[in-house]
Amino acid sequence: RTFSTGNLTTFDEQHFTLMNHILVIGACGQLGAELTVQLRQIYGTENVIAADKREPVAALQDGIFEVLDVMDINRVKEVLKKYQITEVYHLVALLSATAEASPRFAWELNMNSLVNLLDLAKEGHFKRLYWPSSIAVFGPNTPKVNTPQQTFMDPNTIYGISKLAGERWCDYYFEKHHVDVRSLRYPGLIGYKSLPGGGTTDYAVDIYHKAKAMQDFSCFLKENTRLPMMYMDDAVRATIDIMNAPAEQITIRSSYNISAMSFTPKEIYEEIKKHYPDFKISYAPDFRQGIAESWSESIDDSTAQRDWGWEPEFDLPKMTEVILENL
Ligand code: AKB
Repeated sequence: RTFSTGNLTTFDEQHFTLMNHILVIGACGQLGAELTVQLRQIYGTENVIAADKREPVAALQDGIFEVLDVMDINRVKEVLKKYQITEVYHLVALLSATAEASPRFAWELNMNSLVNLLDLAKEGHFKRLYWPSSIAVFGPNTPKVNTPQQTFMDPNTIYGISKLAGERWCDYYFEKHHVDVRSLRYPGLIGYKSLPGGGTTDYAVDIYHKAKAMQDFSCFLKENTRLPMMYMDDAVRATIDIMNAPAEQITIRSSYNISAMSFTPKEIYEEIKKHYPDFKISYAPDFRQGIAESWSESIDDSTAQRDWGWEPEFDLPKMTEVILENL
């Protein structure tokens, strides 16, 4: 599908100039695909441009799509200009498990892409930036239960180190250059419409696919490893809500803790078993066990609740019911 402001009527041109024009970079990813679909529903398909290095996934084929490598800053500039972009959601990153296999590449991708976009926002190429952080910013010496917003952080994965450094860059660009950047520390995100790749929390997505396919599930984490998790609909809503919150309500410019539920592999398995009594699980922990053990078990998100009214809608039973019904 092509797009050109030149074809619009005078009224539409005026409308076009007033509207938010959104660019989602990393739109084919687990969060990107669902976020883009939701943004298109809210702002109109023509106002939300999806971009990714790969060809569009099925859910994105209805709207404008640009093949874009976020590391190619000139091409990013070109796309920002072409569509008069006002808001960017920058979702590209190598996740925790994959990043451990290529630390240098992960660092370069995760950091340089963010700093480039912060610079472009500073130079006025667009007005507001969303960038995701993660519970991976926490480390072995961070308080594990109800981890506070402000706390000791000593991440020991490359992904976590890049997210913590990214948070500091965001805060710095807000303080020094008034860049309107907003961010959330996502827990593990679980959905059924799109597939994750390379994360430590991804077992909680795979397990539903196996249950639905009537196959046994081998879990790469131990049965009692508790991690914070969130259903994708809640994550998408939180993301759009923080981007729409009045600037004066955003008191955290590094990244907000947000929380919905926490569970272990055994607990999600027991929940699925209520629907599929014959479902079987076994445990074969690998290097991801160490990553999971370095993270928090549960998160205190009272600052997000206070500042912009964050509240989750899905707990483990409700999420399980919806996923198993729709998968
Ligand atoms: C991962 O497991 O790497 C991600 C995350 C928690 O950021 N899902």
